[in-house]
Amino acid sequence: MDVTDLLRELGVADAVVPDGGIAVRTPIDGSVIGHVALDDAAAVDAALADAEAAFRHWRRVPPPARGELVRLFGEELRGAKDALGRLVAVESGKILPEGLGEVQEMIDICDFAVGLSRQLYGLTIASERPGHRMMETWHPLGPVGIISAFNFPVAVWAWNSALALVCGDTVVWKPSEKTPLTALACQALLGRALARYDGIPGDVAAGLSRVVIGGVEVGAALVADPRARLISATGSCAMGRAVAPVVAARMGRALLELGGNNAMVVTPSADLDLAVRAILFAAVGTAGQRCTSLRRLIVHDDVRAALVARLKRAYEGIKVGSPLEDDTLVGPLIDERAFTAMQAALVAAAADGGTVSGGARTLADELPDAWYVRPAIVEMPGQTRIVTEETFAPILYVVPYRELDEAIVLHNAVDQGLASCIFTTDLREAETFTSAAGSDCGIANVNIGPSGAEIGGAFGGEKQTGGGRESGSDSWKSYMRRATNTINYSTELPLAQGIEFN
Ligand code: UN1
Repeated sequence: MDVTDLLRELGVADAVVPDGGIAVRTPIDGSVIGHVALDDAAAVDAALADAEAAFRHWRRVPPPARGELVRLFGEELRGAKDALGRLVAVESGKILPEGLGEVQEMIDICDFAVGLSRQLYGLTIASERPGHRMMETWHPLGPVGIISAFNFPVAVWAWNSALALVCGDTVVWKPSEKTPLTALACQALLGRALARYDGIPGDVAAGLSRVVIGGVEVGAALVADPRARLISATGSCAMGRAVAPVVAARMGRALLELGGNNAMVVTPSADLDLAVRAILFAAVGTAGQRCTSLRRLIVHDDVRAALVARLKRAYEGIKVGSPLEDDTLVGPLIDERAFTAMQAALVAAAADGGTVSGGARTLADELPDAWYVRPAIVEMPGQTRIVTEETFAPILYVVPYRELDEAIVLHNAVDQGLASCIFTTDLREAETFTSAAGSDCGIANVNIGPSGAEIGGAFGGEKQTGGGRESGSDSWKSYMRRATNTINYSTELPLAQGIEFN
């Protein structure tokens, strides 16, 4: 597949080397679309040194002036939306509308961050002492290490870096080694914004954002380095379990966005038309490869047969194929490993008494090096072990329930706690699900699927999902350090707690 024009338009044609480094494949047909030079631990060291030097300058630039850079970056993204969205589709395999949506998510977070650059508010706190004022100030933290996954190759970086930059931090990014071209394109677009930004000297500009391309070795070097004051890592729970102790041992800060095993509860009062549409987008969209993908459908016995019948009909009509073709809803899995994991999960589910519909490989003759599958629905007798495991593929397990309490127990009985939802028109059920005794996830929706969150809310989840929050709301606080300031403007020195010390 020839992506030369796209790369040229995005300003990264030079980043593609004739040979060596890593071979970048498109999951669309499995072909190599380019080679990219590989970085090593020494490159991480150099990137962090630059990022730290730039930080010393950047932290003193007023936040609204930092916001101006992000505003310019948002403009670049608007201009490059089509090209970058297409490259996302080519490199990650997600369908073009979703690739474009991902770039829109970048634009949205830039807009959010620009506004935020004038709203990094601290509290003023009532002091117990006369003639004293107490307040909080938020200061830049330092270089931020960002590790991102193939499935959202550009948006997750943008959530982190747009906020980090207005917060006065610098960033060093290790993208998935499966999607280096989109990362280099983002870096080039930021470079265009920097070229139009006159707020800082050139050497500072060069250290604001760096990309390091590589695998585990590169990620490990970044995670272990105390100069990376915050490690924001998106990936599997296993990755998080490797990253968290290393960051903790050096008393760094970690923001983890790990796996999800996201469910929808469908109650007897649910609007099934809405539910079917929401299930389709959440379960088969992005070929089931979002961390927010719908994996478990917990359905009341009264509506289960009707809902499953409608879903099976809808699944039959889904076009699986090239993500660049009109009408395709399901593109390829990222690679053969993903396919093998999916097939193993289906075998395990069948062994647990599940009835599998769909799930087979397709287009194998035309595209022997690509991994297209029909999405699967698996009707389970209950929530067996395999249902509680996250398989990064379009498998939807259907689990029955009778009482809402039971549904909530099933819902929460998984290790992850990312996204969740209930379909109901009953106020009591909706409120129960979103209450303290309801869903234990970081995202709990009513009559909306679990995936496709807006950037304005805090994004992330509990338990093995890692506890981090990125993107909107007050997630910016993870990227700053808080100072409590008590100012004495009196002529006395009263001590707190009424202590006399004469
Ligand atoms: C991810 O899959 O890592 O809510 C992120 C969503 C998207 C982000 C997903 N906005 O599905």
